[in-house]
Amino acid sequence: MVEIAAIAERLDTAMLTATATPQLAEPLAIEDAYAVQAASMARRYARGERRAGIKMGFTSRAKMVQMGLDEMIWGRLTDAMLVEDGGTIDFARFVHPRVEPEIAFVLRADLPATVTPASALAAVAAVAPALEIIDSRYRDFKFSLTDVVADNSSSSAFVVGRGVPVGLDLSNLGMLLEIDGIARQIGSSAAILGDPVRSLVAAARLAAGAGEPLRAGDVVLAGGATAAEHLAPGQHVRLRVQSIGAVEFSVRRP
Ligand code: OOG
Ligand code: MG
Repeated sequence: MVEIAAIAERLDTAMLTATATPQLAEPLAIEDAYAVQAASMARRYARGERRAGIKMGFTSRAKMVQMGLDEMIWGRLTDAMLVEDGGTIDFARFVHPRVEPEIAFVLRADLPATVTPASALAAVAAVAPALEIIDSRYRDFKFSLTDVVADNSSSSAFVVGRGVPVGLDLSNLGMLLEIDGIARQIGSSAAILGDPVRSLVAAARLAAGAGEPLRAGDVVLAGGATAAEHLAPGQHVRLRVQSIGAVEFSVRRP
């Protein structure tokens, strides 16, 4: 018997107290890992958080190489994780946060499980530059694939820029991540499955498969285009994405 509820509680407590927890002692089956994720999210919804969309993970080679894992994963986003563009995060709320450059889709219509890239894009209100703050609840930011899935795929906070309506080719947009004005990661949206719209198509399938299909108003984070960067108090982080704009936030000093 896998202790789904007990593991969910442990990971939820690690998140709430910003304290690292050891990697899971017994390897979980992938279904059980997603069951733990759902159970830990149920605790957050019970505290009043609301669903805001989903994040895709390991959709780029750069991310797979950095973390040593090679299968696409996903996690849930809530309103409590959303940081306004230009806003500030509190370093003390996190265990060991990192930031990565992403593309976000904001939906204006529901999406069924099976969509073509064109029909998925027809449901998009805006495509926007986004910054994901990931924060593994595991010690040393180390985990197996099922460990990280149980930990809501390291979802922690996210910032979405204003963005633009769809209509442009998203398959090769330059992406520049700056910390305190210094270029730290330079990449392309091509790194995300060859075109971030493929990540949106996969998100529709995975969310519907979990019984929580994508809905109008949801945000979908397509996945980091480059490796993630460590965050430190006092930093200012900015992402510019060719043709679609910029997004930024700061890390408050304690
Ligand atoms: C897991 C989450 C991966 C992405 O964009 O690939 C992810 C992690 O790296 O901690 O968010
Ligand atoms: Mg990410």
